[in-house]
Amino acid sequence: MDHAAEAQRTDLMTITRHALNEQGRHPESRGDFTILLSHIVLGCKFVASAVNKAGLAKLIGLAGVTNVQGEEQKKLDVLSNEVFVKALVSSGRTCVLVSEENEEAIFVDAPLRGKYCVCFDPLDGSSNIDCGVSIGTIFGIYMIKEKDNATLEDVLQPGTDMIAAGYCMYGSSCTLVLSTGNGVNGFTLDPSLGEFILTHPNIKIPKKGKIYSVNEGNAQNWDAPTAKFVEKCKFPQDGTSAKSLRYIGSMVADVHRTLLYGGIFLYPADKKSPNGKLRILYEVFPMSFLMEQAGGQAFTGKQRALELVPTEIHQRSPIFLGSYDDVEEMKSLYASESSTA
Ligand code: AFP
Repeated sequence: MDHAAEAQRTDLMTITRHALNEQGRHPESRGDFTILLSHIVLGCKFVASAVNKAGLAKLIGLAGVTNVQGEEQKKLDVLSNEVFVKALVSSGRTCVLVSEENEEAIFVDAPLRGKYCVCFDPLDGSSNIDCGVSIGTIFGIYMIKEKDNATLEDVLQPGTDMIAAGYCMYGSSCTLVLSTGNGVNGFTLDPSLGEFILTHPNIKIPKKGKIYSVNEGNAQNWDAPTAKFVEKCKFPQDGTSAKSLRYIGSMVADVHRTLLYGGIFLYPADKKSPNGKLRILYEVFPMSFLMEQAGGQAFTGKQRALELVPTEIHQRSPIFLGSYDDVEEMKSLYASESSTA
């Protein structure tokens, strides 16, 4: 018997244990982040369970149809949002919340106020639910400046001020990927234990990838650098092989694959959407933070994505993120365009 392997297999690193270990690196910490994280994890477990049942929706009456009691059931994205907002508020550790589902930011009442601001998309890619494609929750966490005087400015900070970010992917398995600014770790939900277990320690994105990921249906409206980059992916002139195209249309799933296999994910600006589609606070920033922490890059077409300073909570930005060398190539195409303009 291989005792070392056996010991490792039975020594389960849960996400809470991992957060407590990380906490040990900050002697001043009082465990607030670990408590906040456990409430986010609770939200993710709820959504994972609801998404698993979504295929039964027509049978048992979930998502927008009337159930046996004659009550109108809530859509999964609305339900997920309610669960996350309630979990975050009741943690007693949050102050300002920004959700994709709420037009306005939520300011937590004084008695329950804590020092963190959380920007999140409770169920990103929700148009994919009905066909069983992977979807996810995305979150980015900031520290409040003055707890007694919370303002929108507390969430309109550059991404470089984020203290943690992550996503949970509801797919063939449920995986939570997290960074607290000290690398990236992936945890997989063991349904029999109801616990997220560390399965992907210290994720590093390959320096260069063989995959590009973009909605090519928008190609007629792209700018020249994006069009040129994709052309080079398909018809490389330097003797390398053409890249493969993979596009799910669900950011969490596309970014998760990019993180693990390498390559580049693009949601560029185009003539119809000059700011792209994806939202800065709860799509662009958290994913850019994770990419950088894993050794990759994230670029908007003009600057390092994390250095953007948003002025509105639901603001959008173009984004190119992934393997270091692939994003570097994209950056040089934009640089040569602006030098010839
Ligand atoms: P939905 O939540 O409407 O499905 O949008 C998903 C998303 O915000 C993001 O997860 C995808 O990367 C992106 O939109 C896909 O957009 P396109 O359908 O325009 O390619």
